[in-house]
Amino acid sequence: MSDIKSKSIDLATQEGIKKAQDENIKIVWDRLEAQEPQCGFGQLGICCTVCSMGPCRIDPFGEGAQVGVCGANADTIAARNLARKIAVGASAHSDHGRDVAHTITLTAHGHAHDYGVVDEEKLKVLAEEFGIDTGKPKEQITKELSKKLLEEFGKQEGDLTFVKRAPKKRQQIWKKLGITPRGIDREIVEMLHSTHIGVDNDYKNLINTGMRCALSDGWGGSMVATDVQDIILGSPVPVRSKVNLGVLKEGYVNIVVHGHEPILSEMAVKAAADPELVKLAKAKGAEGINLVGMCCTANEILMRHGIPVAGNFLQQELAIITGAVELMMVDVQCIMPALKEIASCYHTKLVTTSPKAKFPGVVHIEFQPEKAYEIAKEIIRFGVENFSNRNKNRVDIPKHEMDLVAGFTKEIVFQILGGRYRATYKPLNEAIISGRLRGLAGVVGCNNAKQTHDYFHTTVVKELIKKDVLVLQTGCSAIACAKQGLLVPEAAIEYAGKGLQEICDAVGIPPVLHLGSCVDNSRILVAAAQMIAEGGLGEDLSDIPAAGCAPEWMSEKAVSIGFYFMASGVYTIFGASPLATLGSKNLTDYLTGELENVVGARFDFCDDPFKMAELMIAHIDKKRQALNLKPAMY
Ligand code: BF8
Repeated sequence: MSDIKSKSIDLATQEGIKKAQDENIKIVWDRLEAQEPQCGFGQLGICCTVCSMGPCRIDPFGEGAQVGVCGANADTIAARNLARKIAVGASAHSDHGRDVAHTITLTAHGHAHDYGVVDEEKLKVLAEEFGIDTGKPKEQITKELSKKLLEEFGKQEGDLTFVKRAPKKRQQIWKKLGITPRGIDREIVEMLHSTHIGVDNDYKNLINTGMRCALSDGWGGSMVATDVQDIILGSPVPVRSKVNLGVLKEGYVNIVVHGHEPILSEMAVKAAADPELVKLAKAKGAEGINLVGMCCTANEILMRHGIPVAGNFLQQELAIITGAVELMMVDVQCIMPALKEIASCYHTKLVTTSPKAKFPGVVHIEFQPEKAYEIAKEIIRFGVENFSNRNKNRVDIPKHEMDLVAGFTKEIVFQILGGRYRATYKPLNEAIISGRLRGLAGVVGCNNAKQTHDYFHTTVVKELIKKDVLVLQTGCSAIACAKQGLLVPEAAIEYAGKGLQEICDAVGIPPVLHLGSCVDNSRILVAAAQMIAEGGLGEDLSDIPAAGCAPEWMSEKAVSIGFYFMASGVYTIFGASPLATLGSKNLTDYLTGELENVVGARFDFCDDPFKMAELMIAHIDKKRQALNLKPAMY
C-alpha cells in the first residue's frame, strides 16, 4: 500500500490501483515503470526526428556531437520540438472549436434539429462583436454569426476578432512583436512549416511563432468553443454535484462519457433520462441509468447539468476496473489507448464516436450532429443492454465521493462577486486593491503518472488560498481539488486565509472556482481583460496581481495553454516535467528570463508544490507593489 500511496493521494484511486493489482491488470503506473529509464535525450528536448537523416541527438555533456546531420544545434532542435507541441495542442483545442462552430452552422440552417439557441443574450453579444446587426430575427443572426465564426479558422486577412477583447496595451505588445493571431488554421500551419528541416533556425523566432500560434488557440479556437457551446448548450450557472469513482452506482446501468467535445455528451445526458431507455434498464434488472463524466467532457456536463464526475485523467482505467461500467463512450483527446485492453478484461463496451479517433477492433458509432439524439440513444441503449453481462462478483466501487460546486463563468463569477454593483468587476478589483484579496491564480492542467496523482494540484491550491489568493480552475486540476473538498463554500473556513474567507462568506462561493474544461481557460483570459477594463489594476494583463500554473501537466494542449497565458502577460509555472527544453540552456534561459522583457511575462519550472505557490505569491506581491497597492491585508 505504501507504494500505492506514492502513486496517488486520492483514496478512491488508491483502492482502484489495489484492485488492478489484485486482478493482475496492468495500468498506467505499471506501463510507466516498464518504460523506465526514459530517454534522457527526449527529456532534454535534444533528440530530433524531423527529417530522415536522423534521428539525431545532441550530447548534453558537450563531448559528442553538438549539431545534427543538417547542422541544427540544441537550441534549434529543442525550440522546434517545443514549437511542434504548441501546434498540436492548439490544433486540438481549435479543431474542437471548429466542430462546435460547424454544429451551430448546421443548427442555423435547420440541419441539426436537436440543438438550438439556448443563450440568446450571448448570441447577441457575440454577434455585435462580429459586427452583425442584432436587430434582425434570431435565426438570421445565428446564420450570419456561424458563417463568421467558421471564417475565423481560414481567415486570410486581418486579425482574429476576439483579439479585440484583450486590453489595448496587450494588443499593442502583440502588434509590435508581430504575434497578433490571424487565421486559426494559418497559425498552426505556419508553426508546423517553421519547424520543417531548414526553415526557422532561430530559437527566439520559433518561440515568437509559437506564441502567435498559442494565442490563436486561447483568443481563437478555445474561445470559439467556449462561447458557442454556451450559446447552443446554455451558459453554466453554479451547480452542486458529486465527484470521484464513488459516483458509479452498483444497482444502475453505469455509462461513462469521456473526452472533450460536449456536443454528443449533451445528447447523452438527455438520452440517459429517456423514459424508453430507463424502462429498458429496469426491465434488465437495473434501478435506472447512471450517466457520469470523465475528464473534460465531465467538466462540460457538470457545468451545465450537474452530472457527477467519475474522475480525472489518471482515473479513466480505474472506472472500468470497478467492474461496474456498462459502457464508456469516448470522442477525442486524452483517451488512453490502453482502454481497449482494460475494457476487454471486463464486460465494459468501449464505443468510439469521432471519425478522428478510432481504435482497431473497437465498436464505432459515429456521431453526426444532424442525428444527435438518435445516435446518443443508440449508444445508451447499447450500454443498457450490456447490463446483464455484468459479473457481480467483480464489482467493487470505491465508496469515496465528494460534494462540489461548479458552473462559474466569467459572467457568473463576477456577477456573484458584484454584490450590490451587480455584473461589474468593481468589487473584485476593490477586494484586490484593498488587499483583502491578495490576487488571483489560475491552476489548471492534467495529471501525470510521473507525479503523485492530485498531490501537486491540491497542495499548491491549498497554499494559495491560505494566503488569500482566489483560485480559478479548469480541467483535471479542478477535478483533483474537487475530490479533496476544496470546491465547496465550506472549504473557505477550513483552508482559506482571513481575507478570502470574508469574501467567500459574504457571497457564498468556494475559495476555488471551477470554470470548466480546458477550452474554458478562455473564460479566465476574458475575465482578466474585463478586470483591466474596470480600472484600478493597471493597463495590461501583465499588471494584474495574478499568476498561473499547471502543476501536473502532461498534454500538448497544456503547452499551448501555458504559452497563450504567458504571451497574454501571465507569469506561468509548469510542474515537475519541465518543457523538455533543458538540453538548450539558451532556450531555457530565454523562456524563464528574457521573455519577461519581450512580452511582460515568463515561465518557471518547479517540481515542489510549496515552492510553486511561494513563487506565485511572490509574483503577485511584486505586481501589487508595482501598482502601488497596499500589502495584502492579512
Ligand atoms: O483538456 S486537463 S488530461 S482531460 S489535456 Fe486532458 Fe489535461 Fe485532463 Fe481535458 Ni486538459
